[in-house]
Amino acid sequence: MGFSMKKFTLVAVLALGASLALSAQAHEHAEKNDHAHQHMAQHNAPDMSKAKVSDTISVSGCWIRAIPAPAPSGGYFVVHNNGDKEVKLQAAASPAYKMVMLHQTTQKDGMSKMSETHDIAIAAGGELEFKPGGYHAMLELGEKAPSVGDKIDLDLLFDNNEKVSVQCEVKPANTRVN
Ligand SMILES: [Cu+2]
Repeated sequence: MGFSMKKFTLVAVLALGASLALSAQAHEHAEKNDHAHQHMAQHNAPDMSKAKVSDTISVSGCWIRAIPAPAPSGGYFVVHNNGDKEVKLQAAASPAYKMVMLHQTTQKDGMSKMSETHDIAIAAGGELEFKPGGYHAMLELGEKAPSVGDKIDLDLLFDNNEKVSVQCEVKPANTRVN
């Protein structure tokens, strides 16, 4: 094997390593993708047109992980309930994605698994963080692959028929949180 061939092989191995690392991150959600497609017919986007914009619930720090399409991306944020009653997050929607689901990642026997969830309670006067490894919005069937720095609108619907709209910043796939 000549020098240039060795060099080529090394580059190929490095490139493979990098793509494996990326697909390992995407894996958790990619696996869910087929499942999501099968369920699409039953998963109609929530009708938020009659919901009123909340003045007691706010959402901060929203970001979306830039996973290459067509793999779904995770959306993360903190919900603050400044009202005097518990509220439950029921649904989410975004004009940039055909389907948005609420998911919870749980650990069992060292395995990470995601399941769809509804009615996520936020106590009166409390807050709840949606973060990698926990609750998140699963953004699926994007109109286009998100680019780092893009701002994406996300609407959240609560059980008191109030809604909150936020803008989420697209961050690199390798973004870590503390
Ligand atoms: Cu998910």
